[in-house]
Amino acid sequence: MRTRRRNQTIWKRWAFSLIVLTAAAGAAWLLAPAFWGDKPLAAGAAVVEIKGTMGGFSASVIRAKAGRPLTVRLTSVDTRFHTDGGGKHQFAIDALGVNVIAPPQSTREVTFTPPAPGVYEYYCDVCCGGRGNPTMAGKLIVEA
Ligand SMILES: [Cu+2]
Repeated sequence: MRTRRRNQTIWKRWAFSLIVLTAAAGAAWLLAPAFWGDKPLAAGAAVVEIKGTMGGFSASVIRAKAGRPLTVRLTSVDTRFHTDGGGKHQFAIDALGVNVIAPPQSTREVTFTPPAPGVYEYYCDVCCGGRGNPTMAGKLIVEA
């Protein structure tokens, strides 16, 4: 009888440890990207997803608020076998010093804060005719 009770106690401790460990692992899994993601999101940043393909950007207009951080997540859908640009795409805004290049079939992000209302041109210059290609360009419209 005594042994059985002792076994039950050990089993309960074991189950409790397992639950605690599972909870800790779950919390770590949820929090990890904030600590060692390539770039944690700026607090309150608006996020825009944009895809680059040989057909152009998935969005030709992006809207943002002046003074509010904006994260642009650029995904290149193309493979590295593209002879023109090697499957990379770029998102650049000269006036704001923004420049990010997504490798083939990958996503890269950049966070910046548009300082003032206005219309800023973004473009990709690593593929498909470069800046001369009207489909690899768009407008960032920044509102007050
Ligand atoms: Cu491109």
